[in-house]
Amino acid sequence: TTDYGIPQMLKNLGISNENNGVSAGGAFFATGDMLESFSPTDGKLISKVKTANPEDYQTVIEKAKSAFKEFRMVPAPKRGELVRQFGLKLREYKDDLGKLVSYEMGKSLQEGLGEVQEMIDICDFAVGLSRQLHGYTMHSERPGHRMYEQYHPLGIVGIISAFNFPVAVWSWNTALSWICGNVTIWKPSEKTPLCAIACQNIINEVLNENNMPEGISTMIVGDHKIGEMLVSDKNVALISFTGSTKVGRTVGKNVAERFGKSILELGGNNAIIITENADLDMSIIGAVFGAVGTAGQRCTSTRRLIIHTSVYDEMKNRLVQAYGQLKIGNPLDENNHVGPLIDKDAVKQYLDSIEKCRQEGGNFIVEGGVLEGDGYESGCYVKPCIAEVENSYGIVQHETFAPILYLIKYKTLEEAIALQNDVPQGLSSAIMTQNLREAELFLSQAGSDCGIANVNIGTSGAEIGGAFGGEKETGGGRESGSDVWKYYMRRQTNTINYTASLPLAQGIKFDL
Ligand code: UN1
Repeated sequence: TTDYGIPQMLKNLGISNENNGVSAGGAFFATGDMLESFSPTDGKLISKVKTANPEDYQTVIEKAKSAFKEFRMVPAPKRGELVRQFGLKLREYKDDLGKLVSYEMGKSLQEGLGEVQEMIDICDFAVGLSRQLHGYTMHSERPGHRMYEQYHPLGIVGIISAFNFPVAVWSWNTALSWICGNVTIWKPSEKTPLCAIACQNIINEVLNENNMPEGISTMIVGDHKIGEMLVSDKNVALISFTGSTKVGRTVGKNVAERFGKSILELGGNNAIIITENADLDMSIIGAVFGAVGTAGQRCTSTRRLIIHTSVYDEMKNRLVQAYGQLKIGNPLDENNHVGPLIDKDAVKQYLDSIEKCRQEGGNFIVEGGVLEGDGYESGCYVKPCIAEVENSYGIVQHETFAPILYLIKYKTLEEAIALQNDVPQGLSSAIMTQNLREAELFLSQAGSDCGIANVNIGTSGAEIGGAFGGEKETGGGRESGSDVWKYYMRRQTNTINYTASLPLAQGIKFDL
């Protein structure tokens, strides 16, 4: 047996046996309860983290408020320079951080490294953007007047992230927030606090080396009470929340109640339509990676395959064959395709969903189940499974964060698109076809209703350059690329009169 270099990795990332889970610049502190982080890969305790008390939250918010006053006056390209240095550090720490993501969260090492690569990529993207935070100029209807618009920093951005992308989602929000002149408070998932501490250590190095104020990038490990404080605090201009639709509904309401801004990244129920004109070799790779990658715990994971009747049996047989070859085991071992679920609660939900599916009439062509024995001591390893279903089943309408794949048959593309759209969620979608008419119909306004619609690619693994997010119960938020930075700034329209008279707009006469 090997320790996969875990002790050295933890040391390199500054993780000790007992850590404080709050950081506002320099030293870490915390006065709340102790949290233990267990690895789903081997069930072992990795280390302990002291969590935040409400008083710790007050310390953090005060630091953030004062840091913002200073940081908003730093020119945007100089803020970009900080992000550039952060990206360089991430390159140095990539191997260690990727390994920690894999060990604490359970995704394969390749995917852990891929997640850190997303962090590096968003940094590069944000550095360029730091010189392009532009608005329009407009022609005024009045003589001697000029109109333009500009974007100003918002203030404090609260980032509430999920266990499944324990580092990348934070970095998308942080990199954009920084170039926009905002300061951030990060409440990571309680299931992956060590990933957060490691990131905070890296960012603290950047802040210290540049003599930047404490409080530009803060982190607070705590339970839902800390999350609720952040959500209801009018000092926090924007809440970027990634998590379940159930929690997101409350977050959205509570932020709206105080007229704050929110970005919501909630559940997905992503489908690939496999048409009679699909390249089936590609379809198999896209579908299998989409369904079993990250053990089905991405919001973009493929949950449904909507398959044309003419290729249904062939796809089904090839899927069964492909699933037979999957290696399930320690994600740090590069021979394995599928790692564990995050914890035993997730295993229970997986089993409950299988049971519900069976009760509703689902026909399992690849059986699920929990793995036991050598290497599976954590109790979190499950078998990826496949069921033939109807799209209307309650369980199929629901997002289960596990490797359960549903197969649905269709006859016409219109029918397939209707099935694809007939779920409450609207994150990611894809079509496999070599036929232009089919692809374009799928992408048209009569096509997919999702925030992401792909052709000849699976549903997961979006690049950071595009806007990431979805419609309906997915929450409507967008993160990372394109012009998403605008969500992180407040917009101001300016009209300037450089004449010696004051004509009113709309031709209104008002003589004194
Ligand atoms: C998520 O699952 O929360 O598109 C984010 C993807 C990744 C991001 C997923 N780039 O699969």
